[in-house]
Amino acid sequence: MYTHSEQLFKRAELSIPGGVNSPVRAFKNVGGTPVFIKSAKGAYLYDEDGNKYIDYINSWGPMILGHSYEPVTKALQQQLQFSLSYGAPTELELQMAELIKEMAPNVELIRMVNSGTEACMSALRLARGYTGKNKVIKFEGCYHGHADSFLVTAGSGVASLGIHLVPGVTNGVAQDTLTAAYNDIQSVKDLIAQCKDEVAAIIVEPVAGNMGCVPPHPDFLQSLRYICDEEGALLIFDEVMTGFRLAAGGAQELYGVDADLIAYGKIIGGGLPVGAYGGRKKFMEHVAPLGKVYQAGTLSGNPLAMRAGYTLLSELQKNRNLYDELEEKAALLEKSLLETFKVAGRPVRINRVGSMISGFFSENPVIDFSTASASDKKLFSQYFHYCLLNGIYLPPSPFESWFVSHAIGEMEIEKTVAITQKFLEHS
Ligand code: KE4
Repeated sequence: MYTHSEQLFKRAELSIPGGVNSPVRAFKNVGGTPVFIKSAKGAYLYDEDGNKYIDYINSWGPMILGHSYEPVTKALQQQLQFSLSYGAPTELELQMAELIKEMAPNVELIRMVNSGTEACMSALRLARGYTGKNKVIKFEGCYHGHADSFLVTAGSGVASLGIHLVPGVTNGVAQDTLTAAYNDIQSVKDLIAQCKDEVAAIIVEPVAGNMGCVPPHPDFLQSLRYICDEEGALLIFDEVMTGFRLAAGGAQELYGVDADLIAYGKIIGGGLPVGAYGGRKKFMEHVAPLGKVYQAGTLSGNPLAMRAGYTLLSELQKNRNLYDELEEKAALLEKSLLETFKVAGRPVRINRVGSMISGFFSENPVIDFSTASASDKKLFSQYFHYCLLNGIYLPPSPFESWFVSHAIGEMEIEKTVAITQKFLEHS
């Protein structure tokens, strides 16, 4: 069943830390051996042993229209004839920046980087440079990439590995990162009171995806807006996951809340390494070479990555019905799963915003990291492996959102539900 993957993993562990290039891929939270993927098409992944899987990870978000999406692959083939990278300005970067400005609210200037980590790290540096203040407030269970400032009570792979204080993050850095509870405005107000006039920014996943999917309470984001305005802090929306997924204008559009700086990633690369951060000119004009907040990158705005990202974003911009169809698909999955658990008489909490969805084995609402952590992780691990054995590829941790791609249809949803029903009968 997994012979070749097991052989490859044993080899990989000899040359790569933990055998993977990103910890969450190692299945540490669910146990077992990661499957090595050979190819992907539409809604499906194919591993090195010839097994086929319905994919609910979709490269952790980028593949919103499915794998090997033809407009993107054809555009890349075209772009290859012009070589790969020049380290000089190109019209492509300009087209990408102008398209993002068309789609995303409150973006007057945008800078390309190479990952979501770089985008969030740079946005925080800019907020500190602009305000002259040092502290940042983040939320327990939220993940903003692996820059030192964010590896304090972080979600995603950090939470999955149960790491609370990451060795190598100095006390000097950690002391400037304050942690509040997601959806708990009072916990933010308490931190602000303790550090009056010291807070440069509040950074938030407007829909949390790194403790599993956890939606914001109705007034949570707007309350953060008010607090930042009162405190003279910048509100940073980490839209690396939500950007261009929840709506063309991301969470800002969906919730009608204006951020000061927005970090992007994943979808804007179309599957290639791209991040970006942007916002109003009054903030972004402090970024070098216009201002003194320095940030740079050899491959930032790389032509191939721009071509892939621009093509995917253009498809979303031109066909806004795709968002309605994504909503229908994910809503059907949610409804069907809820019915299945109900018929089985088993507790579950399903959180969903658009095509971001998570199922928690919990009788109680999951509204923050604490309640997410209280869900039955052992049962999730059993569910994960039962699905994997039956051709369904879920994120290998309860602290990750699933991503429904547009390539997933009724057939895939019916199979997912049927396998879930069988799992519940046997567990
Ligand atoms: P990257 O540096 O991995 O491109 O982006 C970091 C990041 C920032 N902000 C949010 C909201 C994110 O979800 C991420 C990265 N997401 C994880 C999955 N939860 C990437 C998967 C991984 O770490 O391998």
